Amino acid sequence: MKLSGAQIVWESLVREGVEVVFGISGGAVIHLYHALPEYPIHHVLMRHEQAAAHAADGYARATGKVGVCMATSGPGATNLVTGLATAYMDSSPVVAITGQVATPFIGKDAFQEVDITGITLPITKHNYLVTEVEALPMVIKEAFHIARTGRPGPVLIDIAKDAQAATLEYEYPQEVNLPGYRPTLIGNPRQIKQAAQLINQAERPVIIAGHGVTLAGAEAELRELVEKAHIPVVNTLLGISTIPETHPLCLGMGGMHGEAYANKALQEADLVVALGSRFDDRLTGSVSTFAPHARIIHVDVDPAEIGKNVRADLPVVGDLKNILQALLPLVEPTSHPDWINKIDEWRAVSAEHDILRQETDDLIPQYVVRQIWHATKGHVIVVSDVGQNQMWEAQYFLHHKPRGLISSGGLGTMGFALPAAIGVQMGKPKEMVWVSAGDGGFQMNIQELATVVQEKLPLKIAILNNGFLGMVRQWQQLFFEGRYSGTPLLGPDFAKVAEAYGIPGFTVREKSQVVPVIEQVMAIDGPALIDFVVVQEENVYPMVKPGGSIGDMLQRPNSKFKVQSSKFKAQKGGGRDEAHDSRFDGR
Ligand SMILES: Cc1ncc(C[n+]2csc(CCOP(=O)(O)OP(=O)(O)O)c2C)c(N)n1
Repeated sequence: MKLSGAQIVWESLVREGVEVVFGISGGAVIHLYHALPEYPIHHVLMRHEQAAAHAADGYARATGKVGVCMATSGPGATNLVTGLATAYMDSSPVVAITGQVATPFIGKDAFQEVDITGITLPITKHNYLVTEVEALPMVIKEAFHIARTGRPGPVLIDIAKDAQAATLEYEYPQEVNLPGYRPTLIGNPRQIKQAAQLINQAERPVIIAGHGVTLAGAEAELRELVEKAHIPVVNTLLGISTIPETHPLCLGMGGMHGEAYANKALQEADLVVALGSRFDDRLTGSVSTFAPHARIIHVDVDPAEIGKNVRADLPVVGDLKNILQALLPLVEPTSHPDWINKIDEWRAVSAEHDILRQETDDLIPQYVVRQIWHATKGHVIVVSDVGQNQMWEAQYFLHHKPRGLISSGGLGTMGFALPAAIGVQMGKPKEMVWVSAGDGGFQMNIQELATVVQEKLPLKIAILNNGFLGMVRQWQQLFFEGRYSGTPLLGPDFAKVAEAYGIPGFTVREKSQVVPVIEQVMAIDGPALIDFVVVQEENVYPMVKPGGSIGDMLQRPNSKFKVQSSKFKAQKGGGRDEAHDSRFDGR
């Protein structure tokens, strides 16, 4: 059949199984939008292209399928950049399609011309500029293949306007032939055997379970290994939810704001088995002091990760699910009672959750997160933003189902949560999806409330509103002489903003209101937003000092709980709106 380039794009997307695309139109994609109604693909009109990329990313993380976003040339394409970098850092399979000015205008500084393949070269797994319609079918086939195989990642296809308009006798290729791209999927049997030997000999083993476990769909194999060889698990931020956090052998998150006992376990271990983790500096702290007594097995699909940050005594490259399936029969059933008892002792004296046991009437953010967990019984997907709110969510919400926490880990992109949650809800329409964000990050993509309404998405939104760019303020308090430069934050009345978009909005200032309002919001058949006006200068503890060892964590200063009262005096135009926060009294 003879199709235009624009039709070829949609027809090929349908054949790749795409059901939803997140985007914004414009002159250079007008042919594509013109052809769209002929195809069974739902287009979600976002309010910003950055949000379109995050939505495609969120869709991909929640479903495991490729997420697709679309933007016009020039500013449309450059607006995708943050979203693509976010997806790249977290290995999320996204295909971004952009329009480019017509071929004769390329290189002429034409209206809305930008070299988006040049710009996105370092933040995409691969990218293409298509100037001839003949290339389109194979490029699309390859793009999806590259995005979803091996270590997943974003791929960008930039299509010149004339290639969209030209026609071609269409045939979709059955397979790709990329000699330079053949990811290793099967692990080396000799290394797998050695890994089993090390595991069988270990006395104090610890597994680090990272995002790669989710990407490989290896949650069941992970759990089998953990239980068969009786190995405690430390999660990376994106590894959270690969094993239920209520599992007795799950130690929760490690690293900068991880549990002190999880970090101590890593520091005392004689064997660390890293599964699909890239040893990010937020996990390892100072590399020279990381896991000093341990031999390290590093399993990853990407050979470039081996030895990048941390030495690997035994690398195994390949698909994690395959490797664990090959490894499991070689692992002897065993237990490590002394080791586990020791960790449990550390766990018992750990102060990390003491804050919830303390009597206080103050509205503290940790309490809010824990109450959302209680109310939802954890049966929800949480999409968290970046900053203190992200760490509290990781610490106080106990995830127990795979893909239950979606967050920007590698890039740490403020403004991620709301648009990503739109993608998550589109991909998982039957699940309850909660957004958890700070007042700073939420304002970075607040316009997407309109998309929520237009798409009738029943998102539940919790803002932990502390009137600061809280995580930066915490660093200023602890390491920069308490000088709050550029961090006091004036926000709008978020409940009123929600109402303006047609979303029920609630403001919670008292601890006693937290549970009733969460329950009220869960009963609403549609979206709702809660602005939790929490104490302003609460800190995330424990904390590894930047550049320090993970064995040496800052604890909450007084073992007796004390809310950090605000010494901050409102500057004109700074801090929370005094009119809407009667407790902002400059204490
Ligand atoms: C797009 C972007 N800009 C800046 C930063 C740096 N940064 C990290 S955390 C943070 C503060 C976040 O404040 P808020 O969203 O209110 O959350 P809180 O830390 O108070 O929970 C900032 C500015 C970032 N991560 N992302």
